[in-house]
Amino acid sequence: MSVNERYKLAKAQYEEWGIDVEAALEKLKQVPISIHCWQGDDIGGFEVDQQELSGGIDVTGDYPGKATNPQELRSDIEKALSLIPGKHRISLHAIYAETNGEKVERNQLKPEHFQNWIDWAKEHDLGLDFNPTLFSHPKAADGLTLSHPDPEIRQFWIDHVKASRRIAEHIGKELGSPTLTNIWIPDGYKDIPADRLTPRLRLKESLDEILSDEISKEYNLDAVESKLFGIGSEAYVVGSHEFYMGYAMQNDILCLLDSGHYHPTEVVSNKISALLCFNDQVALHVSRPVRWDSDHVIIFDDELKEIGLEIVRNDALDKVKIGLDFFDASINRVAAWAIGTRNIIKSLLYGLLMPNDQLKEWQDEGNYTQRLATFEQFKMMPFGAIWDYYCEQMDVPAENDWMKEVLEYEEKELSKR
Ligand code: RNT
Ligand code: ZN
Repeated sequence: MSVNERYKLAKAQYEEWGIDVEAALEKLKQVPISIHCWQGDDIGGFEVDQQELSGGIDVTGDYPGKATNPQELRSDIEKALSLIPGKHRISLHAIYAETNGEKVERNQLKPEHFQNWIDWAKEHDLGLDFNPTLFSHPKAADGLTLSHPDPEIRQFWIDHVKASRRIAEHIGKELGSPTLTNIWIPDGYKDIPADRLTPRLRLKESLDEILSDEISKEYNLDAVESKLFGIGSEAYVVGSHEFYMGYAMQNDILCLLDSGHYHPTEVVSNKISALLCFNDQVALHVSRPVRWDSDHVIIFDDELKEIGLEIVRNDALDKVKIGLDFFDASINRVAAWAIGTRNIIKSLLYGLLMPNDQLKEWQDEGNYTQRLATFEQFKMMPFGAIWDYYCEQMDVPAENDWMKEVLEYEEKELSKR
């Protein structure tokens, strides 16, 4: 049976529930996902004196074909994008600057160092997002940056984030869509601290100084990303969830929730609505923690479906800035992007193809039996037929077809590196 025939049958089944499938697909087309560039080169970046990855995060595996320069990385992203339906954004880190072989300190970075990315984004009709890089650097070697007790080191990192926001502003102007600048720092302690408050006050002061540079929200939006622990910061992280949630609310910036940054039984899907009561925008790093913050490629699992559902049923498709953050070097990196990004889009489609109003009504009526039964019933609906049709409509391969393109690319390009 053709994709079209399967689609027609499936559509009729959803229509029995009053679900407008065409309208759902139209909505889905409008949602950009911010795809992280760093899956392609294991968060290496292009600094002249490239440092080993630090900051308590780790990429494991040595699958051949990692991108070793900007051209390779961009062409790998292009390949991945050809397998992902919709128009999206690429999230950069400051270490992806291109400085023509010249050493430029991070506090000296300028928009011109990202001109190639901007030109490329224009050419491919992509938005860009930005992340200052406060790790993999000698001045972050002891695991402290914006909360460092040494004012000079702190100032260096403040200046780096300030430089990053100016770059983001420039990108936002050039591309006509605001750049999301996400601040994540590794700061914390391996063992029980003697003082938890002072480092947090220092971080607060650093952030205040950073944000004192006024930048229009038309060009740049700021986000802060919290964390529970990292490798080497098991006992204490300065930028904890409560810290940043308070900071974001007080300063009207975005709180970024990374789905790998909470206790293992805590879920980000349950936090989105809580934040939306206080701030009209929330940002996400969708990742998959396996026993710890391991940053596995996201799969179409229950939590991912729940995230998609929450965004859709709270009418928050334009309020939640969906970004990805996983890095697996043990599999083909282009496939990693394709699998993960296709999956987050599937989760939104899954949410759009639910009888959400009916379910809410049952909830208010106290009809929890019908609510539970319907959730279960929808797991058996012909979702895959709608997804395949959507992919073909968007000129990308259906579920059965995308992997062979990756294999071809691997043979032609990746295996030659
Ligand atoms: C680390 C944070 C952070 C990084 C990226 C590379 O735990 O999740 O977002 O993964 O900035
Ligand atoms: Zn993250």
